[in-house]
Amino acid sequence: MSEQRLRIAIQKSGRLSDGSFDLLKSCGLSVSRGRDKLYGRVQEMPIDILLLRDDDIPEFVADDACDIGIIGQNVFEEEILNESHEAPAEEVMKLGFAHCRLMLAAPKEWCFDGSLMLEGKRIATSYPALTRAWLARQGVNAKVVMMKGSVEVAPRLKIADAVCDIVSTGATLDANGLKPVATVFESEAVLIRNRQEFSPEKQAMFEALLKRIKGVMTSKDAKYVMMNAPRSAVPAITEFLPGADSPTILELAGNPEKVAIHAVCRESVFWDTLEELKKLGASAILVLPIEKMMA
Ligand code: PRT
Ligand code: ZN
Repeated sequence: MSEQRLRIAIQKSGRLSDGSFDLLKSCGLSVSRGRDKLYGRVQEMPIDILLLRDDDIPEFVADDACDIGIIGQNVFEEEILNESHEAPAEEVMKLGFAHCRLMLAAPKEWCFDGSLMLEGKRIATSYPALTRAWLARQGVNAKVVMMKGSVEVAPRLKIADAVCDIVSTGATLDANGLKPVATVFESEAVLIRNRQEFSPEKQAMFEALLKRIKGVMTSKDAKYVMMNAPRSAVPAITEFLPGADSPTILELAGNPEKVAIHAVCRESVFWDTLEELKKLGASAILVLPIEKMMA
């Protein structure tokens, strides 16, 4: 691999990999995977992709084997609390996918009335550092039992009294007779980078990529909204449009009292939004998706 190529670590397969590949694709980058499938090349920019187990990504980035990486915040924070790298990686930005929560969960029959109920109990988890930090903040003394996987079966096997595990829909907890009782950490995928200074070429590439990622993130929920309205309704409509900058107002041919309003709405536009716009006097409302956006 050339020194000047930007090296990105992403999860080989798992809950982060589709989102990571989709993000690169939305940035206009197509990855051709090597035959061993551990290494891929981006065709459009001098970028190399390393495909790893998610747990290895923070260390690869911190140790300069990769320049940047995409990882669950839960894994990254656990690594930060656990390890003392000389130059640990740093979080650059949240990426808006792989949302989940690290949650304390207890058997359904418990009448949970606060964290003090955990005093002296055994809690099974794959995230001992995050769990201990939360217990310390709560002022609770509990024993943390480290488990690499299948944490949710620990209470049934009498290995622990409660668990602290990643929850998305809650179905896994439910199927194992457990209920979530407290949120320990809210997580989503994040972009991390090595703390060392990049070469000017690499820095330029990193900044170009960041710009594209930010463009993808802002255009995700953004819509281009067009409508006609009486000129007198413009102030009320402008104020109402969700997350819009100043809209473009165009006079309609042959009708000086009516205008066309065009705006980029950065927040979600729902059916309720359209109904409200109609009440304010808008007609012929069109909502269009935005494919790309750059500030
Ligand atoms: O093989 P590799 O080591 O790379 O992957 P992995 O198996 O360690 O991780 P993976 O792919 O399962 O998860 C990667 C990351 O996705 C996690 O670190 C989280 O940041 C994020 N994520 C999002 C999740 C979930 N949602 C999730 N639901 N990680 C795990 N789960 C598991 C959870 O552990 C539990 O077993 O799903 C189950 C709960 O799901 P629900 O929907 O039943 O609540
Ligand atoms: Zn893993």
